[in-house]
Amino acid sequence: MKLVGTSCTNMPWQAKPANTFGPVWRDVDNPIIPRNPSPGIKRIFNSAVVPFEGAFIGVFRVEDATTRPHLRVGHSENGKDWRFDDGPIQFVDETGAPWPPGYAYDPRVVAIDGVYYVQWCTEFHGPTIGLAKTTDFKTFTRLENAFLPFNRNGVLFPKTFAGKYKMLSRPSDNGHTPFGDIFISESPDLIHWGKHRHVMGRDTSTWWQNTKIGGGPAPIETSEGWLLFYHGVTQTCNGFVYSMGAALLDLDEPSKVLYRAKQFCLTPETPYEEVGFVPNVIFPCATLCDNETGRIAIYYGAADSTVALAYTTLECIIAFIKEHHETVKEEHLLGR
Ligand code: BMA
Repeated sequence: MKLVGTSCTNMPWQAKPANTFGPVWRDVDNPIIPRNPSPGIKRIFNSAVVPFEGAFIGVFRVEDATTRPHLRVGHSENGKDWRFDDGPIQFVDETGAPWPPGYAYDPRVVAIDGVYYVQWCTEFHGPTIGLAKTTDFKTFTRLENAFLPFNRNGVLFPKTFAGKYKMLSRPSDNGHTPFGDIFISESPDLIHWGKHRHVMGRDTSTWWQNTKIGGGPAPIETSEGWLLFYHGVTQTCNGFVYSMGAALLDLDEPSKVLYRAKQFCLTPETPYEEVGFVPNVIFPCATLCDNETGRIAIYYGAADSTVALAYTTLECIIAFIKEHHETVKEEHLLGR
């Protein structure tokens, strides 16, 4: 069993505590980024981290006192202690002219052939998937928005398939979306998207993911398939509850689900996950992986207020997914 990526020996890591059950365990210093980490930042959560030049860099979802979300670059030597740029990313178009998103949230960052692509939920007559590329995390050049409104949770795969890019997304509505499945689309140029396929839907035989699901961090290439962490949502009399699930997608045709665990692998249980601007939210957006040790660190937003870290290993999460795999009962099985 192998992680296909590169080594990342300096990534954050904590061994599984003896008294912990389940396939994923939390960092004891959580939340690693508090609610007000620097002046002007009122909330910071649902953010993306990648290794960069021997250290770590991230694109963070930040809300200032206007509460309109924007994206901001953060820097860290160890992946846990972060300092943030003073203001939002100043996106430009391909001519270099400013192209500010009306709002921007829930970023993912993926490196493909040395270029870092940012996917986020952008304003385009309602939410849809914005795309930008950078090589230095200083100049961010926007590409065409990938999809029509309304769409969220755009997640690119970290490699091309016979020259085609592939991206997961979750068609939605303009509000808090009480439905939603994960779809996949492909593109030869990151501009024209098509060949849309259904990947997986909410699962009505379980309750934690019976309302909607959405892709999380960029899928991780492993010898067992693409490892996908995602969020699964249920409704309670006090609102939505966001947990984290895990699945394995086919390496060559990732619209095919090989295994999907019926149990959540992390659900809101700690004070920083259960209490915050939006209670009961675990929203994973990024991972760091070390192919030598099989270690995986998962960055997630906690209660729409802070950034937290959790850990697993390749062996541990694959065993969990396979052990708890059963055919799920999806509501929408029409079409492909
Ligand atoms: C979703 C997004 C996320 C957020 C979640 C829970 O619709 O807005 O940014 O974490 O709701 O509030």
